[in-house]
Amino acid sequence: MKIALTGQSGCGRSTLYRALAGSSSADTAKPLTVHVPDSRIDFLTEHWNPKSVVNATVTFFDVPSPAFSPRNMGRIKESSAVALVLDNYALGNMEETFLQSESELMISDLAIMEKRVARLTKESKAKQAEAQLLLRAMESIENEIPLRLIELTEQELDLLSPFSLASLKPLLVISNRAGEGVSDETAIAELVKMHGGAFLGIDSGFELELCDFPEEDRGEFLESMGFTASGKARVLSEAYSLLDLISFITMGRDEVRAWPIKRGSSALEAAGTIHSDLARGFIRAQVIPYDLFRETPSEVELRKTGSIGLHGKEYVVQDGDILEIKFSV
Ligand SMILES: Nc1nc2c(ncn2[C@@H]2O[C@H](COP(=O)(O)OP(=O)(O)OP(=O)(O)O)[C@@H](O)[C@H]2O)c(=O)[nH]1
Ligand SMILES: [Mg+2]
Repeated sequence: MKIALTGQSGCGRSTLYRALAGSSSADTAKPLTVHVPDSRIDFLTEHWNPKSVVNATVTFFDVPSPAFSPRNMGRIKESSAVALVLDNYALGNMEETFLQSESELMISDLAIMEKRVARLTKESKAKQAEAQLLLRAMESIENEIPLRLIELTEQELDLLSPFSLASLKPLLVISNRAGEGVSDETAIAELVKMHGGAFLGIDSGFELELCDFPEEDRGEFLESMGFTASGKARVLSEAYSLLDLISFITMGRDEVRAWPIKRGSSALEAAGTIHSDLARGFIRAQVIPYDLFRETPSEVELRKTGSIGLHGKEYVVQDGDILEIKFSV
């Protein structure tokens, strides 16, 4: 999963990037890949002592404003979500900046759609549905309504997906504050919600300083500042829910691994995520819910009590399901 960190100059984007990297010398020109912390993977690693452990990962880009310059836009296009950082440590005035940044995203979408519509009107009748949809989306933007707020069917989303439109992507807004923040966050949080985004407050400067402290002391510091978890953990967990992702798990002596997947995915889709052969030759999915394994960490014991499920292609995978795909090719 890729996330574009964007925001106006001086909002603290690079500070947040470095806090996420856990290093004040991280090079913000490069993509940053971080592991998604997962206590389930930690437990299973302890249990199996496997040759390799693969956590889910998220890659962040530090994307300067304006978003619509071609290089910046490329980064946003390849991301599955946009995280907009707002300065609340020096200036505040977050609503105004937020609306300005929303406009940047929308202007870039408008340019993409205008080009496409101009081509479509010259083309065959077969493309009329797409042209109509684009015109509707363009009208929404002309009324300053980001695309993430308009109602779209699955088919319409499929039609729009090749354009990778920025204002259609899930949005996370981060108030970058020092301590309490200079502005109260009630109004901006409400505005972001109205725009279909999620909202978080993070003190990036403080989080970056924390990186120099031993890991076991950080929790206490965070708590003293009124935070329940590190900024990194909160950004990652918010990104998961924003993108409606869950993780299933595969385990064994060779590898313990978390696999991010869209909530509601079937066992067959999960199999395909691991390898196309597993989907092609799918027979059954053996499923152990993580909590069950945590309680009784033995497949033999679980089998005795009949607790291991065997499911077909249509089974809807749950967060934390430990899967073993039975297949033959
Ligand atoms: N106290 C405090 N200072 C911060 C925080 N975030 C950023 N700063 C300071 O603000 C200045 C600008 O922060 P950067 O992270 O470089 O901002 P940026 O958004 O990357 O800026 P550009 O790359 O110039 O667009 C730096 O001097 C940071 O130390 C914060 O949360 N708290
Ligand atoms: Mg910077």
